[in-house]
Amino acid sequence: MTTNLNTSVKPTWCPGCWNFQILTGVKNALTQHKKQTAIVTGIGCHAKIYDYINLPGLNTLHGRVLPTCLGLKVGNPNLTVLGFSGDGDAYAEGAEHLIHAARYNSNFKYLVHDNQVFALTVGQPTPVTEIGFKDKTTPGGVKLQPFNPIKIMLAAGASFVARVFADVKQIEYVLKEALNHRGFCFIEILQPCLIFHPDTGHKERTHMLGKEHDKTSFEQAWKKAGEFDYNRVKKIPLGIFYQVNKPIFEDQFPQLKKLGKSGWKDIKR
Ligand SMILES: Cc1ncc(C[n+]2csc(CCOP(=O)(O)OP(=O)(O)O)c2C)c(N)n1
Repeated sequence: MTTNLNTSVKPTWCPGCWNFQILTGVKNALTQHKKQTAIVTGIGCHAKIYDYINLPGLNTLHGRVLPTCLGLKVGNPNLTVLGFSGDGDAYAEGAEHLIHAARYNSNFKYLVHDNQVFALTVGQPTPVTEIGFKDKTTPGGVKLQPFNPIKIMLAAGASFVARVFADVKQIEYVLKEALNHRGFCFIEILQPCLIFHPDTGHKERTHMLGKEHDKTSFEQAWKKAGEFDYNRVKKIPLGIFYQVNKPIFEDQFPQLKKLGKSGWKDIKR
């Protein structure tokens, strides 16, 4: 794999944005990863990460990260593929893909920078913004019930479901675990937006799932997923909620199984 993951592009994220921590955590995790790797991003502040990591891939359409990742895997099942979305990209424009990605269980990793707003377009609410949140488009405050992404992923059959805070060490840890998992990995990253959804106490309101948590137990994962507190009173659990081995998408198709290191490029037609 590429030895130098840095690019010469100067980041245009706001000074102090938690996205910088995500960037460093991802690079740290990839440094030891020996396989050829590609990245896919949606559209938004999160998507700028595409310019800051020296890897090939696609800065794709808004909400279309998951089908693009699947396309790359079908083209070359031996490629490591990482997808990056914002919560708008993943849960609004891309919501239908999310459910099927969990069901297909293709062997790629998906990181959602969840700042609870459409940040690049100046802070409109997304499907995970809390009731009562106000911005210029919603001066009366959000009225709609936000959904719980961890529960949705569990219900849709995802084989690896995790949530971390946008902290270098947490990102590095969870991505390393995900890279060792064979199947679709859903990683939600709590990443408060300093400008449009600031929340200085967010990090303190989290706790890591303890040793007593059995990540192979669907029931335990479901119970812990329900502890996300939109009212910001109780602590939010972080860590790997659920991880089980299931057949992956690529295994179901003999024509994909026989492909070598360069995927379809090796096949003479
Ligand atoms: C199909 C489509 N709809 C809307 C937009 C406008 N748009 C560009 S960035 C963006 C916000 C992205 O928000 P999110 O995915 O949460 O990422 P963030 O900026 O918060 O990282 C929107 C709505 C677009 N580019 N394409």
